[in-house]
Amino acid sequence: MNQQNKTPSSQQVDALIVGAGFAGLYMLHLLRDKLGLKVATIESASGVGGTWYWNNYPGARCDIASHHYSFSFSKELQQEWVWSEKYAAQDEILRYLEYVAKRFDLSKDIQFNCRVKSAAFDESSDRWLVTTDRGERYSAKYFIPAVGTLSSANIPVFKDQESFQGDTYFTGNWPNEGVDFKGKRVAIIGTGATAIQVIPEVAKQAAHLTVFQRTPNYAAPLQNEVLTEAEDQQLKANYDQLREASWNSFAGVPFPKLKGSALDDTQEQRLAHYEELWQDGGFSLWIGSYQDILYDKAANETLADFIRTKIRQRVHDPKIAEMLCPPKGQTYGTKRQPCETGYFETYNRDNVTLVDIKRSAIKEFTSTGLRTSDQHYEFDSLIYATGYDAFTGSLFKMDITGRGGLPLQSHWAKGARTYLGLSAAGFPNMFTITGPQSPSVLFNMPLAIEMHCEWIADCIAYINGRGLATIEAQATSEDDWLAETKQIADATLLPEASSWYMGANIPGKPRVFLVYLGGGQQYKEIIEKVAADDYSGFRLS
Ligand code: N01
Repeated sequence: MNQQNKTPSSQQVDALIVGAGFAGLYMLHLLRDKLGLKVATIESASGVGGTWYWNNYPGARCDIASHHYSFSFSKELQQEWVWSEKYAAQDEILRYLEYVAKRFDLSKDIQFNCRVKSAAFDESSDRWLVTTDRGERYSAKYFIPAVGTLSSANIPVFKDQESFQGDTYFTGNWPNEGVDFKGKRVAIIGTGATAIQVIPEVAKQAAHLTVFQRTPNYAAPLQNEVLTEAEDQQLKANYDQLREASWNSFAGVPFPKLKGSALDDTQEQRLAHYEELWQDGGFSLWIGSYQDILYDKAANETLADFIRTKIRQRVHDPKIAEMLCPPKGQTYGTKRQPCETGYFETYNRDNVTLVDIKRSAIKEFTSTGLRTSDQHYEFDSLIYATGYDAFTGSLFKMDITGRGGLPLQSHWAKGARTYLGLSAAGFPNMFTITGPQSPSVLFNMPLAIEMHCEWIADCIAYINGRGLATIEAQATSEDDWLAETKQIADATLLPEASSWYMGANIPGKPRVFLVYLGGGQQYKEIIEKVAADDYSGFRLS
């Protein structure tokens, strides 16, 4: 290994990982314990958990079933951990990750309460020079951001926002000690997947809750349930089959098998099929209904209409029900389908007001609330559930520069571009775990992370084993992968939606489809073939 370094005070490590969520923890385990490398991990929080550390807002819960949303790499770990609910709440997942960190003795190599300030590739030494907000410097051969796809807050800007004198919260950075809303007038901006979890819980506590909705959502019930120990044991008895089915699936969870075209069934058959999936809960309706739901507008509308009917049945006031129904033309499932528990019934409560800010926009904030074009709303506390600058936000915050001092922001000025979601041209030895243009968020995240971490560890073993200095995506490979990702996405209805998959939720962010939609199974075959072909599409030196 090249130990040259222009900054003698730097700590020399083989790899520097940023983040200690699912991705950072497993990457650290593989590189340190399987490859025997010297690894430093930097984490801004005071503990492990990543997204499950920060998102401890009321109602936070995973919408992938617990036995799937967990690591598969250790059979012992799989058997030891007991899940208490079909869909685990945030605190249980956080406890699980703390247990993982303890079991594999990971925390001793994680520096908590510390942020990466900059990461620059030094061409003279072929090493990454990384600085932190604590003034430390690292020199690392490999730089591995494991910063999550949804970790950089999107807080919209409003006129006189700072004049509001009450308490302000962002769901993705919730106070560790929790918040007591008892007796408070609370407002929330946003009605995405997060807000749909928060709203029913806050409504139960607050004196009054005002929901500012810009776009209604097609949410479907989660159908969570408590798991008995016997049920947990039964699932674990079949873990091998369960995992194999997941790896061989489109989304990393074996959802119900899709039927053919929605338009080939009669209305009666369709409704029966939708009802069954609705009762099944979670993403069954989204991922498991008909093959053309996300491809054909007429097929899509049949399911959109099914959900509108459900909303109208559940919301007593017809006017409020209509406000909550996404209008015709707003396609179903092209934004991620939120999963809900009692969300629509929340609007039957006397202490909840729904405000349509598409019709009457937010004009300005005041010291006691905010004013829309219609009226002034007063509240004591405000919750932003306004989403994230997905994929790129957290990477850009680290001031990453590649060959020739090129900032990652400049390389991605027209939108994020990678080869396989793992590597960007001009940024040698940098690997993005679940990066842009990988299946990431449309595959069961812990398995998507395992897939990437194992590929990266194998790649590093290959490079080190051959005494090579660098591996780097070729610019043409990046072009081709971007084109392939786009082509697959363009065949679907997804790019038309103003979703964070497209970067469309952030004003000014270039619109590029950020997820590989060919399915995790197909993607895995592609990256494995690239590795088997001596890392075809990469330049090795
Ligand atoms: O964020 P979002 P999220 N003025 O971007 C509104 C994951 N997740 O945090 O739709 C007014 O989806 C915005 O309105 P509009 C999951 O992958 C997982 O809810 O842009 N409103 C929308 O209503 C999910 O997809 C779990 O018109 C503004 C909301 O804010 C992802 O996180 C649970 C606004 C943002 O919705 C993000 O979900 C929860 C403005 N200027 C979330 N700007 C699990 O269970 C934005 N909004 C694992």
